Amino acid sequence: NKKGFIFDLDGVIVDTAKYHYLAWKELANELGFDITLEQNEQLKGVSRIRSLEIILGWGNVTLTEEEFMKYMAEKNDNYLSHIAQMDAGEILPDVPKILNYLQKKQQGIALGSASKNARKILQKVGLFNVFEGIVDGNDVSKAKPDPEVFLIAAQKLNITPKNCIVFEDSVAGVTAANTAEMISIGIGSEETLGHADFVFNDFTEIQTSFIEELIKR
Ligand code: B16
Ligand code: MG
Repeated sequence: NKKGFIFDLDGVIVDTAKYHYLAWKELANELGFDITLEQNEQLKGVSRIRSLEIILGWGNVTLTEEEFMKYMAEKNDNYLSHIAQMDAGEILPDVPKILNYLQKKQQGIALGSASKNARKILQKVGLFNVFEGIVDGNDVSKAKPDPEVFLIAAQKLNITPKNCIVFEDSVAGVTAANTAEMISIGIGSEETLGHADFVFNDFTEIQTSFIEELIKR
């Protein structure tokens, strides 16, 4: 009985969401306004281009195309400086417990991330080889909430979408998983991710018996 377990990266496997926030906040400050943590929720899982468009809308700022590209590159450089020092210590609690269990049970394990930096981050934290399939921001043409990223991940695992389970921390990502007709597991608050099939605050709340149930389903 092989199911496909698809993991988002930022905010699920590692807490890079905080580095994205810091980098965007700095950019907004440079443009003369600020971003709240609540606003940041709306940026989770959202592509780099779309994130900047949304942020500029909040600040009521219009940029030329050239400036837009410049700020996007600047944000990424800033973000890369934050992730430069990442190592296995940044893997979120009990994520290895679940990954090990899935490997032991010979389940399909894939990554479905919007980030163009995903492969680099997996290398840095030493998880690159755990994933049978990796789909990231370089592989998709339509961003979450479009289900494309997860559908390609299912294809890479050679498992039908209905037999896939997605772990996501973003509103857009849970919607994408639901649209793909996969089981969605929200990692975060019930308040933000109430549209997921299941919600846990983090992986410490997920028992291997729950994973076992998903495999048998
Ligand atoms: P990058 P995920 C997403 O990753 C982040 O949640 C989102 O905040 C970020 O803007 C997006 O990746 C693009 O990232 O600038 O590195 O290409 O949560 O889908 O793993
Ligand atoms: Mg995420």
